[in-house]
Amino acid sequence: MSDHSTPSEPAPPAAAPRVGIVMGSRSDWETMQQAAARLDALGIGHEVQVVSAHRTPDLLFRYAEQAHARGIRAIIAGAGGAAHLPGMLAAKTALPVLGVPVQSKALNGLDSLLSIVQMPAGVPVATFAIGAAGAANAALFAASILALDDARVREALDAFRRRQTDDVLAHADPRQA
Ligand code: RP5
Repeated sequence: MSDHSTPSEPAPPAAAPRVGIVMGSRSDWETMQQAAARLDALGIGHEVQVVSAHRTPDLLFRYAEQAHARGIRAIIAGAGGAAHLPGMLAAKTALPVLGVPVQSKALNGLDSLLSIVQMPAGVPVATFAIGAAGAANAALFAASILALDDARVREALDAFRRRQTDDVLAHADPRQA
């Protein structure tokens, strides 16, 4: 099948999750569900778990150490405020860590963004936009990583991009509903 063919349905999720979505608190789910929804739409198996850098540090270390062996190929980590979760995960695993700054109440997520993006050289975290757009894009980026050696994911991603473009072109006049 070519890169530009249109699959009739998204690929069914693989049995073992390939993307881990973690977040510092249950309160982050409203944002992080955007990532899960995108992966669902692309048929990419994923898992979701609260893992707090501050409240469950031992779990964070276990999660990071075991993720690759369990088949995880990218970790999307959302956190707000003093958002240490993505950076600490990246310190404990060589898997790609995709950081999503959750919009905090006190500082609107600027604290989260700076906490996640300002990593010291040697321990990279790919940092996305604050809030829902960042969560959605982190999922699409994780899909791009998987698509490098998974044709079904590549086809699902290509189809999504085509639909998105077609939708904009079909509704080019903003005065029309
Ligand atoms: C961070 O603190 C979490 O990622 C969350 O964004 C923020 C607030 O957590 P809760 O007090 O709502 O549990 O660790």
